[in-house]
This record gives sequence, structure tokens and C-alpha cells, in this order.
Amino acid sequence: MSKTIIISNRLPVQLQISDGGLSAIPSVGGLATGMKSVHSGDDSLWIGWSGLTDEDIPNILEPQIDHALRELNCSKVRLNKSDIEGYYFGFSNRTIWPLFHYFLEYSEFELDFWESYKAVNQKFADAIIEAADEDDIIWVHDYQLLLVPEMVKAKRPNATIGFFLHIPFPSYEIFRTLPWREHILRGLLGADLIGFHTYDYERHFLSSVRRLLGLDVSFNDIYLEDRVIKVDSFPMGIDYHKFSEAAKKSIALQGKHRSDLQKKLDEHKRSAPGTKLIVSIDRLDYSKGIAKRINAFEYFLNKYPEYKEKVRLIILAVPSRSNVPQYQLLKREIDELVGRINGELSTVNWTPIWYFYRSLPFENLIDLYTSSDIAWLTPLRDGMNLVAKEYIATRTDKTGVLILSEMAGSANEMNEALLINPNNFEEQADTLKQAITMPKEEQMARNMFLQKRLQRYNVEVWANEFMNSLKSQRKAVGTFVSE
Ligand code: ADQ
Repeated sequence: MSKTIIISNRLPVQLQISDGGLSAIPSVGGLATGMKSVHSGDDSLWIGWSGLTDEDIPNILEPQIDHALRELNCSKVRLNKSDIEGYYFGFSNRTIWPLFHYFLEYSEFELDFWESYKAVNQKFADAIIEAADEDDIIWVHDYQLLLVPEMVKAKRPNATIGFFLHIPFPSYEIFRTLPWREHILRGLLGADLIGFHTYDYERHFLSSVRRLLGLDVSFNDIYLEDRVIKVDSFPMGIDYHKFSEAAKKSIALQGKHRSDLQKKLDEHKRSAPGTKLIVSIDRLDYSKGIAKRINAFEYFLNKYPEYKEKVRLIILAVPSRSNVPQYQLLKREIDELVGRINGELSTVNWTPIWYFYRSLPFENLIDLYTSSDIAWLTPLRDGMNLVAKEYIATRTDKTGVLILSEMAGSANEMNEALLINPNNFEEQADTLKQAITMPKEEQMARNMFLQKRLQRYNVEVWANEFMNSLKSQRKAVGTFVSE
């Protein structure tokens, strides 16, 4: 019987070593939830990095870790500190991430990063080759592992390989600046199915393949020697049920059972009735447009001063990649901006911006979604943006307004949201006003459509559609080869 092997940079497990020994806790993130139906039972295996480097793991614990992971149908790829520096913080996050998000000026083209990326991709590929049989199905995830499909195909030509990119694929004009562009494309073309969040990313990829490799492309099929590679879009959804149920629970909590955050938000509503809460939630990343959003908020308050003391912006930024210099600079920029604006505009009764720089537990995230009248998400580029979908899923009474950047992949499926260009402050100020004054009936009518779509196309459907397409690709490849 064939197995399904999933590969991602990180395993869906948190390993913790303490005096009390080792604990392996399954993570509950979007990808792990989405892959539940694919990664279930003993006929599936998830290969990835454990989050601990060789230097972190005492030799004596190694067998215990492997055992704990095996119990969860996981297997780890061993990486050392220098691998993580070069491959992860280097090529993945200082070359590919900025380039694919159109931050060309942040992209560093360092040979050392590239060499490390190749070597680590080979480590992942070797782990797959060791675990995979000829007829297994292999699903590789994301921008850290772009070379893996070709490396595996070379040794397991009959395995069926799928690849899904979670970030944008940039236009040819951007992609062509990468010194190792042909290697990256050839790396991906080891897959039989290549998936993107949107049709635009798919188109950009096909255009790069045609122009840089000169391959035949017909609709969404690429012809490479005796193989046909399919390219398609699969917009990722969320676990809708989990978010709407958690929202119902959060809203129902009474009195002392309410969380500290809820109590704070309740107090705010009592002390300043009619004040609108605007929330934004992101990883602290330059692609998310947090600094621009804060500037746009100041612009709004200056353009429409009647809203001073009537609105509050809550910014929740989860710390991310703080080893990378651009992220350190951004953190400083945001600290300063928030400090300056609050310093200049606050009154005894009002602070315009509440800024939290931390990761919050899931329940608190839900409290924020359910307490906010408006969600304002302004990425300058974003593969999908699941926060937009999560906010809508938590609006159980259908009220609430989503303001969303056109540059997020999710904007393609969320036309009923108020879509904005994050670089246009004039438009954003007017859109904020529109959101604040939008009648409840209109909010409900818009959210009804959004919710229906998100409910139908949830993360499980996303994973199943990708897998079904991959399986039919296996059949198609089988036919092609035997003909
Ligand atoms: P991300 O860039 O991480 O993902 P996003 O899609 O918004 O962006 O997902 C973030 C997740 O983290 C959400 O599920 C959210 O609930 C959670 N989160 C954010 N801030 C948090 C906080 N402060 N505390 C706790 N949880 C927080 C990448 C791509 C996206 C793509 C996804 C999935 O960059 O474009 O949508 O992968 O493919």
C-alpha cells in the first residue's frame, strides 16, 4: 500500500526539553489543521525540522525524540546552527521571502546563503528518499524547499510529487533578477503538480518557465521531456467550524469567567460607549504593511478629526524572524511610530493605538476578533492572509466590517470586504469612515456571502482538492509513461 509523505520546513510538533525530560506537543496551526485528513493513520508520515538544532539536542535524548515523533507519525531532519543561519535566516528569509513579496531592495544575493540552501534542501530530499517507496505520494510545502521536488524525482522517478507555495510567486520581471532563477524553476519542476493560492501566481510562474527555460506550456500544463507537469491554483481556507465555535464560546462567557483581555475590552466599551474598535493582527513582517497602516491611521485622524476619541486601533504583532536585520529595523520603526502618535494625540480619556508585540493564546485571539467592530488588514503583499478569513468566521451575528488590502491573495475571494490599496492613504481614510458608519444591515449582507464561501471552501476541502488533483496526476502520468 502506498504512503503519503508530507514535507515542510517545520514539523507540526513543538518539542520541549526541560529538567522533567522531553515533551512533544502537536501544534494547532493552520497547516497542521488543514493536513489532518491527509496526515492521519500509519500510512502517512510528516518529515520536517523539529525546531531544535543538533547543538540543542543532547545525544542522550536523540532516541527519545525520535520515538516521540514516530508516535505522531513524524520524522525529523537534523539541522545544525549553521544550516539554520544560511538556509533559513539566510536564503529563505533574506533572499526568497523579500524577492517573492516584491521587496527587491531587501533581497540579498549571497553565494553562501545559496550553498547552504542547496545543502539543506538535499538533507530534506535524502530524508524523503530514505522513507519513500516507488509509488508513494509526496507533498512538499513552501518556499524553504523549492529544490526538493527535483532532488527527490531524480532518485524516485515513479513517486508522485506535489508542491504547494504558501507565498506569492512574483511576476517574471521580479523573478528574473534572482541569480539562481533557473535552478529554482528546475527544482520545482521535479513535482508533478505545482499549486499556488491564486491564478495570478500560477500565471507568473508559467510565464517564468516559458521565458527562462523555453519550455512548452499549454494552458496549465508544462511539457518537460517525457513528463507533463500540472500547475493549478488552490486558495487555502481555514478551519471555519473551529473559529465560529470558539467565537460562540468567547461571547457566552460571563462575569468572572471572562478572560482578562475581555474584561479590559468590556471596560473600554463601558467607559466610552459608541467608540469603535479597529483590530489588526499580523506577524511583525514588512510585507504586512504595519508601519504604513499606522501612518494611514494618523492621516485618517487628521482628515476626519471628529473621530478622535471615537475610534481605537488595536495592533497585535507577533514577533517573527527577529534575527534578520530588516525585522529589527521594522520593530524599531513601529515602536517609534506608535510612541509618537500616542504622544501627540492621546487625551486623558483616550489612547488612539493599543500596541501588543507578542503571540497571544488562541482564546485571546478570538476575544479580539469578536470584540472588534472593524478588522483592518493592509499587507503590501501576502500569499493569502488567513487572518481576514478568521475574522469573518468569528462574526457569529454577522456584524463587523473587513477592510482588506487588494495585495492579499484572499482579496480574490473576498469581494464583499472593503478592498483598498494600502499605498493610498486618501482611499483608506475614506474607507475607514465608510466602515465606521456602515449600517448593520449592510454589514450583515456582506458577511453572509463571505461566511457562506468560507464555510464551503474550508481548509479540509483545500487539502483534499490538492490531494485529489495529485492523485489524478499520478494516473495521468502512469498513462503517459506506459503509452
Ligand atoms: P503568515 O504570513 O504567517 O502565513 P497568515 O495567513 O495571516 O500569515 O497566518 C497567520 C496565522 O497566525 C493566523 O492563523 C493567525 O491567527 C495567527 N496569528 C497571527 N498573529 C498572531 C498573534 N499575535 N498571536 C497568535 N496568533 C497569531 C503564510 C503566508 C500567508 C498565507 C499562509 C497560509 O505568508 O500569505 O496565508 O502562510 O498559506
